[in-house]
Amino acid sequence: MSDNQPTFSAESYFRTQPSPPNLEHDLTGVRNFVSRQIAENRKVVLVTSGGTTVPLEHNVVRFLDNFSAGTRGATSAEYFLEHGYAVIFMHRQFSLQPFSRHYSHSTNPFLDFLEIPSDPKDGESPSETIAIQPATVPHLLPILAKYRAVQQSGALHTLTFVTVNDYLFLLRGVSQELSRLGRDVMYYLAAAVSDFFLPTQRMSEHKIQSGKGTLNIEMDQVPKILKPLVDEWTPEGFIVSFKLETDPSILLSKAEAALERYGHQVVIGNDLNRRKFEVVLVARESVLKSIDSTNWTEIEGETGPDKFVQNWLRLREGKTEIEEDIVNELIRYHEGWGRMGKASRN
Ligand code: PAZ
Repeated sequence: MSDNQPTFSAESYFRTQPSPPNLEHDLTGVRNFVSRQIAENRKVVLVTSGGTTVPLEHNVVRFLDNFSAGTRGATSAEYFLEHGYAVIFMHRQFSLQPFSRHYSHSTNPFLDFLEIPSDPKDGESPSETIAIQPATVPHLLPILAKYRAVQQSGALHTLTFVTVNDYLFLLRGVSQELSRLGRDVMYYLAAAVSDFFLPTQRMSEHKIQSGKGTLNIEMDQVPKILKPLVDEWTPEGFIVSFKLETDPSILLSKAEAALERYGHQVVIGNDLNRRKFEVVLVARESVLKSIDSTNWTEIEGETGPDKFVQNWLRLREGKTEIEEDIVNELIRYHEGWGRMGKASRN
């Protein structure tokens, strides 16, 4: 995300831009889900995943998109579920989802693993069953078992967004619902959210015509939504944001700047080309007070009473998903966050 001052504040954004038509329905679903999780005594994590679009027309033909397949979010959601968290998975429509991600149409098309048991002979009716290739079973069975268990437990709730506007309204509404959980909620904001948008008042009604030569569109900056999230909507939540950069030399300074500006708990920095096997967690030293933080080191040049510290995670030998370690680490910090809350109340 860029760091200049936005022209829209969060308040003026929500006052002037239209709320998505399904918002109330979606928030009712979240409210009910949260009530069930409170009754079941589960912690909840909101995982955001996938990229947002910025439509250029009301009758949208063209739009600006953000890079993200949804791998980080979908993979992490599975690990949170494994640790007993309830997950609200708020993702870009058609991006990867927990469990089904293992059979994505582009990398592992599901139809390729199916078999028609025997070809019907002339005059016979076609087979009424479908078989799965035996070699696929050892891979699919544990995924299917986990998927079924999660469905039965009611621990996963899915929401979709497409545009950056959908995303912003949903994040505000969902976080206000989740604030009921106090410190028992974590935000894992892995979605790739546009920094720019075209206000609805300046959007062309119909498809932009090409007859006029070059196309100049001036976009406004998306308001810095983390600020009201931290200060107003969910003040006790444990908030983890992601920072994607393509220049590794600015990753740490951008992560620190985000923590400084918004005052949340952890920023996870990742470089575009190394994100699948290396990330850096950046936090204030005080957030780690009640956990074992031996993996954390000071960031060079840091002074002052509440220093920023870093923890580099690298994919371990024999492992395939760095999200396993990211989620393990965050759950420890979230537990510490809960203990700190209790200590401050006593
Ligand atoms: O979805 P994906 O696995 O392809 O990519 C994940 C990611 C790089 C979008 C995510 O880790 C991230 O950094 N999200 C925040 C992006 C940003 O700086 O806005």
